[in-house]
Amino acid sequence: MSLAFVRPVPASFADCVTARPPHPPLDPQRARLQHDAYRAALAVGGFDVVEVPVAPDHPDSPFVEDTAVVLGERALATRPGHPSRRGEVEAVAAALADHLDVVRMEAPATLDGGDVLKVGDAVFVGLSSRTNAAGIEVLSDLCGGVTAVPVERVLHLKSAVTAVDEETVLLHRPSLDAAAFEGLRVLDAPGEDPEAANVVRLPDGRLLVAEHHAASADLLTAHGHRVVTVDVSEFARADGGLTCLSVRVRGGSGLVRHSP
Ligand code: CIR
Repeated sequence: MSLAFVRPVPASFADCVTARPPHPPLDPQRARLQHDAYRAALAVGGFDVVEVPVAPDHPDSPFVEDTAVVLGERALATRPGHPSRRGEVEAVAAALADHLDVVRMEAPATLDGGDVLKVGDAVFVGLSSRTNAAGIEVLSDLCGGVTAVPVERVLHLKSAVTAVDEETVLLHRPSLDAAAFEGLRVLDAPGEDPEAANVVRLPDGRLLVAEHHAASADLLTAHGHRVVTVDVSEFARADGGLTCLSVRVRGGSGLVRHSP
């Protein structure tokens, strides 16, 4: 069994933290419809979808990935880099605790799950505006070593690189130093938007790709991947991508031993 934890879009979604104010303002209703389609795509792709209760006071709470990192049988409840997001963590940790052992990150460490990329057995972590050196140290201690990657041109590491299989990444080369991924196969995400590199691996073997990144879908298809697309454009306007909208626990590794 593979699980995907998601969190509904609150009415306050228009107040999300964004690098630039979106015009027109973010539309919670449009985001809700897109979120429903995203959840459906996860379910069709083989995830059992678990809903964390809505957080009316946390506009960014649908970007649940930033609040937790799954590491084998454990989950690290993070301390997000943006102070306004720290109140999102506890409810996600509680939901995860039904399935995994949860450990909590303490101050002064900060880390956003969007900065953590697992490829096969390797763990990469972005040193970013949201994730500090102390956060990286906590993660490294938990998983027996990580590769730190400076993130200066995008919000999170996974804003510009994600895994497409156990040995291949889709990387937006202008946004990150490709040297960090030496030894892995690298596919170049096309175009100017770093988020063209943000895809989700589904348990059925397909890749979930944002509808507005058709060139990525074409590239992956040309490399023999099976692709399914979903419209997440309203979340992109809030600086989030596909991975941000779920915390995924892949089956086959005894991860869900607390499940009823
Ligand atoms: C934020 O700035 O925190 C949210 N508006 C977007 C978070 C996106 N999360 C992610 O890339 N993992």
